[in-house]
Formats: sequence, structure tokens, C-alpha cells
Amino acid sequence: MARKIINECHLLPFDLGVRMESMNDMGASSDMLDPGIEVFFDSAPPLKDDISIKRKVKEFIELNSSSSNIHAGNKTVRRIVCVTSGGTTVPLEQRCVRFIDNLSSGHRGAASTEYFVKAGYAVIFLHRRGSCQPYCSTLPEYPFLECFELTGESSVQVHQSHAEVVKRALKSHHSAVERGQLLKLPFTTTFDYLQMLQLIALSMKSLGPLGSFYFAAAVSDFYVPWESMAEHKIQSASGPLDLRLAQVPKMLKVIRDEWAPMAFCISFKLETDTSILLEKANMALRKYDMHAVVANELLTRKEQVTIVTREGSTTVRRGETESDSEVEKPLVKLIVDMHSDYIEESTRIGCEK
Ligand code: 9Z3
Repeated sequence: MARKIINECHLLPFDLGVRMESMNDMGASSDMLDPGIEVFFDSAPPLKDDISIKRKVKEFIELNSSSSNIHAGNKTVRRIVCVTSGGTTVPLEQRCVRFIDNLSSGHRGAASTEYFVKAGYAVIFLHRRGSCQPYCSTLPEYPFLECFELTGESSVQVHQSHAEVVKRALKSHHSAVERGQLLKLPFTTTFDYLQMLQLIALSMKSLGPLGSFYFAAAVSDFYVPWESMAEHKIQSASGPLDLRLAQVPKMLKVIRDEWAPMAFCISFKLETDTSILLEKANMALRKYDMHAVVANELLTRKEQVTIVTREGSTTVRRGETESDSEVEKPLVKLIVDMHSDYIEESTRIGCEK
């Protein structure tokens, strides 16, 4: 099948360690024709561990949607949300030394996961390997080195000054996993991410409106197709580098149309220019048939976000008290309420049919 190369980047000054941030808008219009989902998947290097990932997702969904959920001691069927988190990489070499990255610490996804779990959801946390993890935001940056101390030749203990936060993090994480409410699946590249997303979405189809997607990951809009990628490390002695990037097909619409059409879908729109943010969020809402789009601006993303729906928009801000200090708290509450309305409406329509 013919591949459509839509963008040419000239003489990018790539070198080891150079991270290109926020590649979503490299100058090409996101309205360009979709180069083809089939082409993307055909050219992608096959997902490693796909059998084990499929099994984990299947078991997790069964555990949380079975009315004999004995392990959790819970006979109610849980809603399941797939929270995507962190940036996807775009390798420049098959034996990858250099890659393009998307800006995302993973804080939004990790914090939101905690609030979804608190609200009773089971969460598939599809995250960039090494990005922020649920229940870890209160730990120091290098928890292993800073929280623990050697007390003898072979014994380790938590340093008194960090005992409380470590205990809280361990307890919350342990109970989420123990109750079967948290499945963590890591990705690195855009290839991995989209293949895993397809696998998860197809598995969640059976959940109907109880399934949900919360697309907080920053996914690259451009990639180097596998077969046109250099196999070995690109040599700087060959002179400046010309890169041709193909457009990553938009999967959001396929999820809505085919993979999990009844799932409740929330995507995010990130801009640096506030004057176009709401317009772009509204466009995404309609183009990808999302139930809501969360609009955020790079520098203020931790302070406030605007939830854009067909009925209008609502801005939520983080509070000033400690228990209110994350914008994800009111954000997830609003999304959970919207999801409840959606389930009720879908059930009512289903009953009328
Ligand atoms: C977001 O907009 C997220 O809120 C952030 C969170 C990545 C800004 P952090 O991880 O930041 O807490 O550091 N995610 C979606 C970004 C994105 O790539 N959206 C696409 C777009 O804007 C649509 S899928 O075009």
C-alpha cells in the first residue's frame, strides 16, 4: 500500500541527548488526510509480549466485570477506565540510539488514576516506562536512595523522615492492586503504544458504556516508518540529517467507530497558545466524536483545565488546601459524574429499544 509522507523536516540538529519536545505541532496541519491505520500497523515492529499483555488485560477485565468478583469481595460490576499517560517516543534508528520525544511527565495520568481508583473504578494504567506512577507523587525524586538507609550489613529500613509518606504510598498502592483495581502496562514507543491501545480497546468492547478511555498521554503526531528507518546508529560524519516523518494516523475515531464504540471517551488537547486552545478542543470533540475534550495550556496545566463538551465548557481549578491541591481531583469528579449520566442514558436507550 502506498505510504503518504506528509512532512519534511530539514537539517534537524539531532545529536545524542537532544530531546525534541511536544512534536504534536511541527507545522503540519492535523487536518491532513489520515495516511492509513492499516499501513501504520503493518509497518510497526510487532509488540513484544503481546500474548502476556492480552492475557493480563483479559483477566483484569474478567475480574472486574464478573458478578462473582470474589477476590474483591464485591458483587458489583466495576467501571473500567484505560488511563493513558506520559509521552510516546519516535525512534530514528531500528537499533535505537536517538529518538524524538513528547513532553509529558505522566503526572496527569498518575494522579487521575488515583482519583479513579478512589471513585471505585478499575484502571488500566497504560503509561510510558519510567514516567510518574500512581501513589508516588509525595515521594522524593529518588525514593530508593533518599527514603531508605542501611542499618547493618544486610538490613535496610525506611528513614524516619520519610516513614509516613512511604507507608501511605505502599498502603494505597497495595490496596488498589489487592482489590484488583489497578493494572499497570508500560510502553516506550508510539508503535508499542498504539498496538497496546488497540488490544485494550478491542478487549474493552464487551463492557459497553461501562468502559471508558482517558487519553492523557502525549502521543506523537509524526513517526519514521519502520522500513524507511536506518537500522544502525545514524553517523554524524555523513553530514546534516534530513528526516522525513509520516503522519501517525488518528486512532481516536477508530476507537469510537469500531474498536469500542460504546466506551465513554475523554481526550486531551494541549496548546501553548491560549487563543486557539478552546477552538482546537472543540474541533477535536467533533472530529473524533469524543464525549469531552480536556483543554490545557502547557504552563498552567497543573492549575486549571477546561472540560469542553457539546453542551458547553466548564473550567476547574486546583484548590488551595492540601487535600485540594491537585486539579485532577475536580477534573476526575466531573468526568465520573458525566460517565454516570452517560451510562444511565445508554441503559435507558437500550431498554427502550
Ligand atoms: C495532555 O494534554 C496532558 O494533560 C499533559 C499532562 C501531557 C499536558 P503531564 O503528563 O502533562 O502531567 O506533564 N495530554 C494530551 C496531549 C496530546 O498530545 N494531545 C493531542 C493534541 O493536543 C491529542 S491526543 O493534539
